Amino acid sequence: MTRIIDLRSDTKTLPTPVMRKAMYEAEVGDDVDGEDPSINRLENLAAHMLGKGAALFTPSGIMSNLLSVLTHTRPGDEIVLGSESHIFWYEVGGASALGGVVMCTVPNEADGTIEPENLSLAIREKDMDFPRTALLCLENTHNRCGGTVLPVEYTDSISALAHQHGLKVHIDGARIFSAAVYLGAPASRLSENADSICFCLSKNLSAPVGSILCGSEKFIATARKWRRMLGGGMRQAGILAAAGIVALETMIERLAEDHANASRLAFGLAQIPGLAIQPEKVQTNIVLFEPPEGITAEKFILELNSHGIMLSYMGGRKIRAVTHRMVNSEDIEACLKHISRVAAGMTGKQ
Ligand code: TLP
Repeated sequence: MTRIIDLRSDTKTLPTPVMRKAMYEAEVGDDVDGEDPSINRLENLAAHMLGKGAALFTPSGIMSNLLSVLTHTRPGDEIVLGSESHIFWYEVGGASALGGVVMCTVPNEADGTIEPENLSLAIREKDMDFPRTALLCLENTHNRCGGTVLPVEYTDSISALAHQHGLKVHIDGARIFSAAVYLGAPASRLSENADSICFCLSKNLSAPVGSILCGSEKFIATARKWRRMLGGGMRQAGILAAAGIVALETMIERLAEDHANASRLAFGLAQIPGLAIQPEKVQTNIVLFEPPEGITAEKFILELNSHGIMLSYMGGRKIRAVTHRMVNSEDIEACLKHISRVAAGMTGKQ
């Protein structure tokens, strides 16, 4: 039987045996009343690791981002975010639909940053007719820009600019520990000058469910109320938090392996005639590339599916491969062989 190599997303990772054991043995209580010891432990650990006063366990990255928007803004406010950001592309417009905010997108540069001049231009002056610009959202690592890492100095300076104009700063750090491993810096340093940050347990850290939103105690107390309103109070969810604790304690250092596999994949793809890729741009576990000319990304992905290679379509000609714990270096070699054969076969048939 063909082995399936699933590079669609690191969300496909399954919980480890150690996580399952921790889940089985987890001490639980009613978290809506703050009585779940496992959730309390996870939230304290996360707040400490991200250098914030408090943290909140949520069902998903999307809910964490939404809670942050709801907490930092009022309906009618404007938020500034990158044109390629996850909040803008993939969160069902929740910030506008449920938070009532206008989303003002500014171009994301290829490295996932936003030019300070573009931020300055987007911030509204005080005027009777204008909405209030209330929040800047950054993304680190940047998904649609190919897993790029925001340099610490950049995050510091763009946050300072936002703060000078009275904006709050939120980081969608779904994969913040990949950024930390890449930079060799503690995650807390990457969020030091932001008002809030969220990260996912269920992606490259391999836990089954959950995300954490971190910020000041006051911010988290309000976000906790919003989570309740959205129906995100999860009662005995310590069963899930237990896996999250294992994720934070044991799954971060190994992310370097995923980054090495992504780089191996990218440099291998660069050897395949016709594929468009800049392998030196790959920093973490996301690889973006384009199929040979004359072949659509959708068709190329479909053909690879029949060889057991699963990739995701990112629009236009962009194809995404994400490395993770369940894909090893042999899988990467196998994957390169299949892609090479399929590319040759499909271009030969043109
Ligand atoms: N991203 C998923 C898909 O939604 C595209 C993926 O496969 O990469 N922020 C960022 C930067 C993300 O990449 C994601 C998930 C989220 C937030 C949302 O997390 P979930 O799906 O757990 O709510």
